[in-house]
Amino acid sequence: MSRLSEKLDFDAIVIGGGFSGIYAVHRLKNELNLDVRAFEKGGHVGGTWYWNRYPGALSDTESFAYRFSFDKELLQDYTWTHNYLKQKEVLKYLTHVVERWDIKDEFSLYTEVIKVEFNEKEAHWEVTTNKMETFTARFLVNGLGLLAAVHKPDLPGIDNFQGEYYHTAEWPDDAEYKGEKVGVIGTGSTGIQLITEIAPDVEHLTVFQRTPQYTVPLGYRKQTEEEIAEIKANYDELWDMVHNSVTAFGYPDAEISAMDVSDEEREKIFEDAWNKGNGFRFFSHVFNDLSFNREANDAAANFIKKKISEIVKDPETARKLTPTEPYARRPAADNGYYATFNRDNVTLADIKAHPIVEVTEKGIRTEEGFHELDVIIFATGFDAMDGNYKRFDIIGRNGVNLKDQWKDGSRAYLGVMESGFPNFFMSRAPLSSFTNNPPAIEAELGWAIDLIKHLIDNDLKTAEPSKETVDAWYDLCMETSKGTLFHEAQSWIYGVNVPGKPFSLRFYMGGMGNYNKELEKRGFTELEFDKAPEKTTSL
Ligand code: FAD
Ligand code: NA7
Repeated sequence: MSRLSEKLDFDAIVIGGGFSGIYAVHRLKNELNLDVRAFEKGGHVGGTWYWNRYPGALSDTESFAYRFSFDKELLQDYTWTHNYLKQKEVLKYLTHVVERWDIKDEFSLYTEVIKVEFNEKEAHWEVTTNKMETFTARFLVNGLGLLAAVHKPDLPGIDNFQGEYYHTAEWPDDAEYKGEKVGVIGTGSTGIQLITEIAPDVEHLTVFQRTPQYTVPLGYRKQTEEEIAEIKANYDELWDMVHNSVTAFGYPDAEISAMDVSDEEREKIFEDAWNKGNGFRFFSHVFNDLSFNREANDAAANFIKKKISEIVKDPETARKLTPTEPYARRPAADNGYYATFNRDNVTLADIKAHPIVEVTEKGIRTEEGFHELDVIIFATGFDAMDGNYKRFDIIGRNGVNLKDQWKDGSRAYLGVMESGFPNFFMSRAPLSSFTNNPPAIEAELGWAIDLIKHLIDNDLKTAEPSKETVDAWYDLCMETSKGTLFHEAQSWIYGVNVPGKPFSLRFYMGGMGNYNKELEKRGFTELEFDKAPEKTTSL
């Protein structure tokens, strides 16, 4: 690893060491031959898979589709054992690719970027780190993570708690929860994984649930060598299907509405999908209209509600676990979540009906009563999509701070660029596609890196979209979300999980295939190149 102070000027700087940062560094260094430096505040590359080390953490994208698709040799060389990857396995994969592509030395770990500013005169970015060094680069690529800015609510009295407390995305390696009285706050995808995994190992588990969740079995299982060999033999066709599908989760698109079949047939299809497993498959790939057809959505919701009443033995617990919202959050999947509430050592506290009053030295008091605890785990999610873009100053042209520009809702052209921020590229940012992430990262950053090449090849200094271009993309995203039910669920998809955050559309909802077509159709034709800086007194 090179010492930072030896060199301060680079062609490109990348922030983040997850899938996005790794992809960007590889292509910028190994394909464009640029001089690149990458900063990662964590102690290892991996991003999500470095931070989220909680028990039960796993990717619910099928193993074959939760990886980079462009390196065909890597696809053949690297393998897996089960249909889904656990946290450690994704981390191992990402560590492997960093070594394979020889980009380890480009990453400065434990290095947090605390300010970036565009210098109009030099047409470059100045990037300051927590080590108080300032670097410069013509191109700035941000892979800050869509689900990475931790959301940990400030519970009254938490500082008085005498036990340990931590967030799932800041999981300490020495966490001692086994044999203890544990409280988990939050029942999103993360809470569901964690609760199911730790329940057998703790003395008592109290689940503090604000909103009940729809979840279907994941169907985690070993894959045979023959199955994996067949996937590898057909990878080209499989990726073609992934890149052209709605969710890019590795399933062919559904062709029929849930209302096109008889009630009996529909139940049979849902039952089959329940048995096969996976929330995204259940939600998007058996029928094509659960996300926007209320009748179809109700049918799926009712199917899951019936399952809850069958699985959960205590009727009152089943009632509390039964959602009342439409089925319109990020679809969750589990390894026995609802059945976990049949265990004698698990209690469900409904904190919507009886909110948390305070944390005391010994536990949590709700309006209903007191829960004695040794450990409190926050599975309370993230300030998603734009959270990390607002946690430090990003100053574009004319001294404009991105967080001010985004105060009423964040938007980015193609989910990648914002007006007034030249040569500034984002991955998985607001208004990017609502899909499996690795294919989306390759699409977005693939476009951005091709643009960087275009600038270099054509002797152009800068590229950026105009405000009108960004707004037109936002309008298209609104079109794609018209009629969907996602805004009716109070989730991070619209930013409503974080108090004070404006309710605003965060995604292009047209699917991966259409997103890729948009990129192809537009190319770089809508961008402004070498925009003259506005006159300021300093010039
Ligand atoms: P991240 O992996 O989040 O990496 C961002 C990195 O940027 C972080 O390491 C962070 O430390 C760093 N960073 C941020 N700000 C700064 C700064 N100022 N200075 C320096 N470094 C900074 N997606 C799926 O498609 N399928 C799944 O099954 C799936 N499962 C998930 C399960 C969990 C528990 C979570 C939390 C997310 C899951 N996701 C899943 C989403 C997942 O985040 C993406 O798939 C993918 O890992 C994102 O990669 P990334 O590189 O864009 O961001
Ligand atoms: P989510 O899906 O945002 O879930 C967070 C959970 O925490 C959810 O149940 C919230 O309840 C709950 N929460 C949040 N704030 C509070 C407060 N103040 N009090 C009580 N409960 C609270 O985050 P996840 O980490 O589970 O999943 C995020 C994504 O990461 C997921 O889609 C995967 O892709 C991985 P609420 O529903 O808001 O009432």
